[in-house]
Amino acid sequence: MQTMTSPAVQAHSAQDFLPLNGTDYIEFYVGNAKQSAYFYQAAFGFELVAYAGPETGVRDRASYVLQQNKIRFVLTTSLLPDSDITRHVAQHGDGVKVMALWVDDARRSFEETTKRGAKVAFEPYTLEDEHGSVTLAGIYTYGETVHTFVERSNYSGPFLPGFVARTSKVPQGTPVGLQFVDHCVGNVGWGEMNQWVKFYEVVMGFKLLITFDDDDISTEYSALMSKVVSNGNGFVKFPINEPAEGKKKSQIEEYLDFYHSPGVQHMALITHDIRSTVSELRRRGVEFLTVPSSYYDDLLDRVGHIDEDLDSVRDLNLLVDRDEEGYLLQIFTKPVEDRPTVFFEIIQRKGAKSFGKGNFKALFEAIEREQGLRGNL
Ligand code: TYF
Ligand code: FE
Repeated sequence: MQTMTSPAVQAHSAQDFLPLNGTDYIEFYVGNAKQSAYFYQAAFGFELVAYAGPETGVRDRASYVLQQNKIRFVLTTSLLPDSDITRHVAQHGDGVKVMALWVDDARRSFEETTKRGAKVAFEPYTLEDEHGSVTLAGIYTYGETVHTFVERSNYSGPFLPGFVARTSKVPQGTPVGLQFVDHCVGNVGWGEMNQWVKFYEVVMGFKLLITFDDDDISTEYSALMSKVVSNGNGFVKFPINEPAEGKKKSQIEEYLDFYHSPGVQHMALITHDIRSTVSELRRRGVEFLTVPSSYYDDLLDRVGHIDEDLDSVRDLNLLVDRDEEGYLLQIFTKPVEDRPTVFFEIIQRKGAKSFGKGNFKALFEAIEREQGLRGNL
């Protein structure tokens, strides 16, 4: 669904065995989907567009589909004392179960990836209703996380067959301007990063984009290593983190201690106007990590000219970084769960294709301050 990369890489190349159109949806398994849906509407400016549950003939779960521009979140809860969803929530807390990928041919995506070694989550099947048909298939990635392939070229309904269109009266105010998913980051276990990079290369045909070793990103305490993989057209990017040895507990280890397995750590959401988006998110009570004001003392020396005035960037506590192609502005929420697991990044790219390496030290020190407050350092 992303439309930002240059024309040179937009066409599906002939040898790409897994052409992806972008992120179709992200599904969270949660303890109370009705209340989570309220949070993402009221705080993050999403709109309720579809629903499935007892009222629509689904007996075991309830799912709320929220949308903001090209970002689609599905919040699913179990109605049963014991089910895959119930067990997922008990184990991990609220978390990301599915990163769904929009494809033109779900059966072929399934065949091409499973023949290269993907572990089957579910076999391809087709759903139909009065709006047309959708074909779905699923493979596992790290932990219990699934990539669902979604083929929806013959479908005009609000989400998937089985879902009904639904709106709500949750006050949304002005939209906050979140546009599309830039990247989704996974945390994996000690020494497991390279095998998951291999998985994306071999099984899904992704390419290694960037490597950050522990020298790049170790602070006084925690440390991590990270590699970013991208699909052929650059619409889908997955950084993979693993903990590294530091003076104290790595932030990645803290995540693993509370998620109890590898899983999705953060999703980066694009805005075209980060100052208005973050002002509005702050007004609605979304909590962000903060860096000390000294971060701004030498910011312009480090990144050069930026279009935004420094005072507004400082007031909103935005982070800025530059690469060869331009600059980016980014900010990170605190975890959106009681467990220190999943959080969001809000990012505006002004040419830069990178991930904010120049901010890692300040960012990770901010994370460590929170880790310390939680007693997990
Ligand atoms: O996605 C990235 O690479 C950046 C930086 O635990 C980052 O957002 C990397 C690791 C991490 C938090 C942020
Ligand atoms: Fe990120």
